[in-house]
Amino acid sequence: EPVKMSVNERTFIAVKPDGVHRGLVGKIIARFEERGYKLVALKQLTASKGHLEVHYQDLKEKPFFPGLIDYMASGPIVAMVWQGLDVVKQGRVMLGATNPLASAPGTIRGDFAIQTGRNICHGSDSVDSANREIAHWFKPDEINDYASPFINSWV
Ligand code: 3AN
Repeated sequence: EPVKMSVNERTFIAVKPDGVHRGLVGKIIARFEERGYKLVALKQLTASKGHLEVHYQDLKEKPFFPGLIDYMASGPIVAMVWQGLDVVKQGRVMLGATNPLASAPGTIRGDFAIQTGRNICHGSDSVDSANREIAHWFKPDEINDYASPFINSWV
């Protein structure tokens, strides 16, 4: 079977301030590593409101937008780029539904979150969003692909 084009797809995943505060960074990273994805960028930062307003530009008319920006700016975020087959869609599945009441057990939100406004992680919702978000959060030289003996080389 020919290698699919999406094998080196990339997505932007972030552990939000509540996830960092609760010490869930390692668990979230482990899930992506164990699933078979490659970590190609990682940093912890406290984002400015201006930076977050651009990140969430599609939500600026929502009533929860000001609270969302305050929450996201309230402490450090762990920003990551993960790479691998269908990682955008698969990342969304692994995060679980936005509202934890709808997120299945076994997903990150379904296992660790109970509140929509404190749902501990972010994942790009499309390849176009992923490209925009990755460029917004990372400089090109902060993203480092590398040959992994474990990834894309299964028998
Ligand atoms: P997702 O993060 O699953 O892509 P979006 O893009 O609809 O969901 O919403 C972005 C973020 O906005 C959510 N992760 C959540 O933190 C917040 N949010 C979404 N809907 C609500 C809501 N009804 N009340 C409060 N916060 C919300």
